[in-house]
Parts: sequence; C-alpha cells; structure tokens
Amino acid sequence: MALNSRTPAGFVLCLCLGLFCAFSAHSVSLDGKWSLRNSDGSVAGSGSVPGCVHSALQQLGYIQDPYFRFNDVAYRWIAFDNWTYTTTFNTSEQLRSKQKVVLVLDGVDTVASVQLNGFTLGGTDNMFRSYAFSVRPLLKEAENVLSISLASPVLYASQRRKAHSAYPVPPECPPDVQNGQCHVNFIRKEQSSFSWDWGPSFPTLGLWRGVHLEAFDVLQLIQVSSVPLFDSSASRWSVQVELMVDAVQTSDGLVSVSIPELFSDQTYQSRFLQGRTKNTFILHINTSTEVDLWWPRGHGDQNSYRLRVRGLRDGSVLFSQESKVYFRTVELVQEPVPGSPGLSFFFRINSKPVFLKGSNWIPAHAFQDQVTPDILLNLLHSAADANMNALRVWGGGVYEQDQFYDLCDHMGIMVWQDFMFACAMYPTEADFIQTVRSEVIQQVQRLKSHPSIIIWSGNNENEAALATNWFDIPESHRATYVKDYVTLYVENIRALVQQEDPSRPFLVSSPTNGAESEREGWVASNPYDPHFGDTHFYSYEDDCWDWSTFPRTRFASEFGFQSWPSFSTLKTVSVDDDWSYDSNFSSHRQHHEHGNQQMLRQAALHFHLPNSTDALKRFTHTLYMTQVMQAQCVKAQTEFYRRSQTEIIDGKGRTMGALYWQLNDIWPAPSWSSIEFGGKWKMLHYFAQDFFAAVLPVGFEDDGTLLIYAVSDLSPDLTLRAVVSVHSWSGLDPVCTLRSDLVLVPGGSAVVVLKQEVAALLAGCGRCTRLSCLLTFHLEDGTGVQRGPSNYHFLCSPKDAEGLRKANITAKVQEDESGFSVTLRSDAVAPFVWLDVGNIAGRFSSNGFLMVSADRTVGFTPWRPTSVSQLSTSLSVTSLRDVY
Ligand code: BMA
Repeated sequence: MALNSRTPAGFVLCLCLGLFCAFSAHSVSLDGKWSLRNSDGSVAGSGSVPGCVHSALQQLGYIQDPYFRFNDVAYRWIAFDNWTYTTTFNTSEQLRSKQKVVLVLDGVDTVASVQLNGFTLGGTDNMFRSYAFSVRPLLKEAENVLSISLASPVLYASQRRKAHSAYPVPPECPPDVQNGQCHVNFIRKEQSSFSWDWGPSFPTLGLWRGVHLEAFDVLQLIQVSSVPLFDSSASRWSVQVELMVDAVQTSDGLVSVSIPELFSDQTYQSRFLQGRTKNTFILHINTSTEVDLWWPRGHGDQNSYRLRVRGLRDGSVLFSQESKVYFRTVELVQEPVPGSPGLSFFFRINSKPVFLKGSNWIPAHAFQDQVTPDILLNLLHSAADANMNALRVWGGGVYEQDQFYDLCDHMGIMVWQDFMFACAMYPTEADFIQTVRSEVIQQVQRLKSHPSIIIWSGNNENEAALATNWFDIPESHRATYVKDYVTLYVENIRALVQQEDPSRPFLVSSPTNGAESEREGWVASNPYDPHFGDTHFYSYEDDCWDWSTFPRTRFASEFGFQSWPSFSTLKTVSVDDDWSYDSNFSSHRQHHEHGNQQMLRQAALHFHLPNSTDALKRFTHTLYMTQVMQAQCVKAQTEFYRRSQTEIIDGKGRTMGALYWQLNDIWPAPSWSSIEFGGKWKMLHYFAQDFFAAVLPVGFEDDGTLLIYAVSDLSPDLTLRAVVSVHSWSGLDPVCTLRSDLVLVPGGSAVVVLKQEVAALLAGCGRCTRLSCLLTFHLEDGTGVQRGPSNYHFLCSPKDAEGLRKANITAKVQEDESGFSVTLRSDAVAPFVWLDVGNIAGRFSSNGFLMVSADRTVGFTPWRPTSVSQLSTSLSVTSLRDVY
C-alpha cells in the first residue's frame, strides 16, 4: 500500500522559522485499503480504514444495503464472526532512524488483538479511546505486516456477562421488538449499536478512526487543550493550557504560550518527563485588554482568538502549534427559588441566564465511517435554521468527531455532552473501570477546548432506572447497584472530569435532581421531580394538546412523540409489498413496543384518520398524519415550556430549557426525530423553526379563558401587543380581529399579553362558535410591525370543525435569484398544508402551515442542482381534508 505523509489538525508541525530545526516529527498514515477476512477465510477482500466490516462487505458485494427491508436481521451473522484487518507497508530510512516510533490507533471498534510482524503489541477493548504502541524495534524496511483481529462484539459481551456471575447487570437483553443483541452494557462501544427503540442492531466491528505511525526524536507534541478560566474576584481571565507530550527521555526545554491579539505572552521553563505526560501552563491575560466573548447563537457572536504554543530547546524548535481559544463562562445555577420548593436549574453563560432551545442528537449513521462532513454540516445547519441553540449528545451513541464540535463552536450551538452510558446498569470490575477511566481522560482532553460544550453529564437515565426500578431489582439487592452506580459515575467519572476540566459543570445523570440527588446519596427518590434538575417526560396515551399533563419542570431535556418518515425516504429501503401501515415491514421497522398503534391513537384524538380506499394513498396519508400529530404534540409541549420560563405556579416553573427527543435518525424508520435519515425535514422540524423563534406568541386556554403569552429570548425589553383574528373554518377572510394593549416584555421572559374568556371573544364576533371558528394571532410592536411568527389556536379538534372542506390548492414553481419559489393559491381554509418534492433534496422556507388566506409563497432551497420542471413534476401538496 502507499504511504501518505500526514499533518492532521492538532498535530505538531515543526516550523523552522529562522531557527535550526533538529527535531522534526514524522507522521505516516496507514489509512487506505487493508485486506479483510472473517475467521475461516470464507469471506475475504479489501476494506477501508477508517471503516467497518459492514461497509466493506457492502462495497465488496457480499451484502446489499443493510438498511433495506429486513436486512438488519439477515446480516446478523456478521457480528457473530471474528474479523481480521491486515495491511503491509514499507518504512523509510528517515522514519526508522528516529529515536521513537509509535503506532497510533485512533479508534478500534472494539475488542481486538494487535500484531505487528508476528509480535502481539497488545489488545483493545474500548471503542471510545485511542491506543498507542511503541514499535520502533519491530519495524523493517519492507513488508511490515500489521494485523488487527477483532472479536465478535456480541459473543464478547455475552462472555463478559457469564464471567460476571455474582449478580446480573440488567437489562440482559433489549425488548424483542428491537430485534437486537444482549449485554451491550458489558462492552465499551456505541450502546445503540446492539439496537435501540429507534435503531437497528448492527454491532459494528472495524477500525473506525485512523491508523498512523508517529516517529520522532526527543519528544512529540500530541495534543494541545485550553480552557479559559475567569477569576471574578480579580475580574481577570487566564487560560489553562495543557500539552500532552511524548518524550523519549526526560528533558528540559522552554515553552512559550501566547495569544498575540490579546498581547499576552509567557515563556516557561519546563521539564518533560519520559513517556506520555501532561504539562500544564497558565497564561494570564493582560487585564488592560478587552476580551471578546464566545456567545451561544442568538445571544452574541462566536468570537475566538489564536493561541500559539512553541517548545524550544537549545535554540531549536521542538514543536509549534496554533489552535483556537474561546472565552466564555458557564454556570449551572441551582439555588433556592422564591415561592417554590426545590432549586432552580438553569445555565448562565457569561453571567447571562440563557434558555436552551433544541433537541437530542443520536448517531447519524449505524456505520460511523459513513458519517461524512456534509452530513454533519447539513444536520447542524438544520438545527441552527430551526432556531435551536443547544443539542444534547445523548449517552447511548458516540462522542462525536472533532468536526461536530468545531461546527457547534462556530455556529454557537451549546452542547450538553453525556458520557456514553445509557438505560442500563453497568459492571464495575477493575478492568472495566480502568478502560472507562482512560476513555474519560482522553475524551475530556480532546473535547474540553470547545466552548460549545457547556456541561458534562455522566449517563442517560441510569439514576432514574435505579430510582424507579426499571429492572425489578429486589429491594435486598438494591444497595449493590447503588454502590456500583456511585463507584462508576461519582468516584471515577465525576472525580476524573473535575480533575481534568475545572471550566464547566458536571451532572451525574439525566434526568437528575442535581444537587438534591447528591444530597440523597446520588440516587434521588424521584429523579423526575419538577422542583429540581432536569426531567424526561413521555406520555403517549394522554392527550398531547392538553398542556396540564406536562410537568412544569425546571428544564425539559427530553420529551417527544414518534412519527413516520416521508414516503420518498421509505421507498429507498422498501418494496411495494411493504407499503401499508400493517405490513410486516411497517411492524419490523417499529422498534418501540406498540409505537405504530400509539401514533394512530394520539392522532385520532383530534383528527379523522386516513380512510382512502386506495391502499397506497391510505399509507402515504397515514405517514402524513403521524407527522401532523407529532408536530402538533411537540409544538404544544415546547410552547408550554417556553411560556413557563418566568412564572411560578403551584410552586413550579422557571423552566429554562426545552430539548425535544430527537433531532436526527440513524436509519429510515419511524422514530421521534424531526429530521429523517438523509436530511429531509419532517413537519416537526418546520414547526420548530417557529416554536423556537426568538420572539414567540403562545396561545392556550385555561378553563375557558384564552391566554396569549409573549416569549422573548432577546436581550432588550420589548413592548408588544397581541393581535388575534377569528376565522371561520368555512371562509378565507377573518371574521373579526382583536388587539390587546401594549405590554412590557422584558428581555429573556414570558409574559401574559392577552387574557380573555373564549365565550366573550366569540360572542363579540358574529356567529362564531367553538366548532365553526379558529384563532390566529401574532405579536406586534407599537409601530404595528409584526414581531415573531404567526401562530394559531384551535377552539375544537379539527375532526369536529364545522365547515372545513377539501381545499383545492394550486401550486406554481418559479426560479428566482435566491433559489425557487412555490406560489400557492387555495380556495378554502387549509390546515397543515404540506409540500413534498419526493427525493429532491432541499428544504422549504416553511411547510406544514395553516392557510387562512388564499395566497402564500414559500421558498425552496435545493441541496443539489434541480430545475423548475423537476420540482413541478415532483411536487405534491397535501392538506388535512385530503386524507379523509
Ligand atoms: C429516552 C431516551 C432514549 C429513547 C427515548 C425514546 O429514554 O433517552 O433512550 O430512545 O427516550 O424512548
């Protein structure tokens, strides 16, 4: 294979600017095509590194698209076999002449033995850490053979379970409906790779990150991390800079650290101890210079500075590297709340309380090697375009790649970063703890320079699983599990994180009562208590339009409803036989027990279900209906959380975060996501654009009284009024319009701007009744300028609406400077107007909207070249009355 010299980001490049440079490091990538074979050699060919066995087998033609129909089950055998990746390479004289040569494996998935030229270098057992082996004496000039033999993750997990005979570590297996594998909690790999309630079981194997040789004399700089710290008593910034260095022998040198734009520069005498060590320096920032802060999007710019580090010895440059440093502070405020038992729970960024708006992130593909920069960029752009300012990287997936966090830094998207433990108990054997410790140290060191990460969190739902006894652990055994819980997350993970990163808060779990959980011995009696910490809330049977069923929590970090992806997305993985709601395929894709029925039951509370006699239409209309239901449900709940940010009612409130479950999909299947696999926005994502808008009108009824709140995330105070229009379901023009007084809406608050009994409102509006009319409303300022999106409130379920008839909507596609536009004309009120252009990638400026006037124009931004005629041919327009 060819050898590529590489200079990856974050890697030392010896700059010999006018100085004699004697210590150049030499980096050789071993990425590319390796040979791959299963245990008996019956399956063999080449596989890419980085990559995984499934991707390689598909490329080789051994398997078809693993996402197609029932292939997740058909290809189970792959994860039960052992696989060996082998490469052969030559080395240059220059490389072999270095004092030290290290083989670095950036990511091995997961359990492997590593052999070079017949010698076993060691083993791996954790996908989330890198491995380094010193290999210089083993290297030859030609024909070096590097083999990495991967053990079946499924069999390994099961062996580890058997070896842990003293007591079970539940859950033993996922629910049958997931078609998954057992004991994933015994192996340090992506927990959802053995199946999840939204994802397939593809227990991957492979070299999922790069492989390279690093050769150097004296020493090598491996990683630079920086965390700015603010001393509020002295009003002074400093930057804690850490250099991870590998030194051939203990040696002395000078390290200079500078931020030229802040006129801050310091040089330190340093001793680099032999081997891999961390060297810490504190750079004090010149107090006379104003520092431009990094802000979450919507609150300011994402300013950064260049940080320069150089290592010098005897006039020679040992290393030199530049990276970015961002200044911001973050506090998780848990303090008494006047008028409310419990403690607050909100984030203060740069001393400003910030409401977190966003969603939860899951792995973007079952095969991580297929997550391209374009996919990440598209998903994060979609999050930002929907006015999100935060994402939670959920603990059952992976610590994302560097680019994910770079983009979040750049876009001002705050990240709630879980450690990768989810919905399970975990073992605490010495070797398990040891590998987790390495994982935590490496990940925190890799990620802590990112300002976007505002919190570390130990696990997903494991406190709740223990507290509310998901796994039926007998009371007499509970103490063992609580002890294991505290050992893993508190004594190890929390202790390490606090030692490695003083710049941001750590929470042990999510949901948790935070400080209260700690007081109760880290497992609270009710981690869902709305008076403390964050909550996860799911209720599929309650009417999701009834806001009184939602917890008035301090912080909603998970809530949501399922829907199906669009037909064009499903078509990529199915055939005609599959296209009905009760097909084997539709059941097989649904990994959440009773999920398909729950969606219809929830939809039927307010809508007529699709009843076309044409089976295909009934199916596509049902897909549409599940998206309408999901969008409405998550809208109702998010609006409730946003309007609860200021008030305390019945001792509860001051909600400061709404992160719905879930942003993205891992494959084309029904799930809680707002974006389909492939990037297409579901109706929910279009709704999120509005319900996460910086200024938002929220309308709801409380015991027959209509209330309209103005919610504002903007810093300046606003003076706003509500403008409410009453429309008849049967006609296009408003029946009457009502304006409230102007009300002061302080920056970062939610206040009532209108309160009126519905009966009185209707009485003043001609012949309107609850069944014949609906309300639309918006906010405007004193000069009559609309602030924020328009919104609506239904006075009855649309299934009971009197006079709602089938709308005839015509659409005309045109091209203009900014892309394409679609001009719609409707002859009737039309709820949930949905434009779909099939598999033409791109998005509309808005979609799923209510048409109460005859005309509307929406933009379409394609993600790949298209034309007016392609769009016109593919365009379909559906609204509510079309489905029954
Ligand atoms: C929460 C999440 C996920 C799950 C989701 C939907 O429990 O943490 O584990 O996918 O709910 O059930």
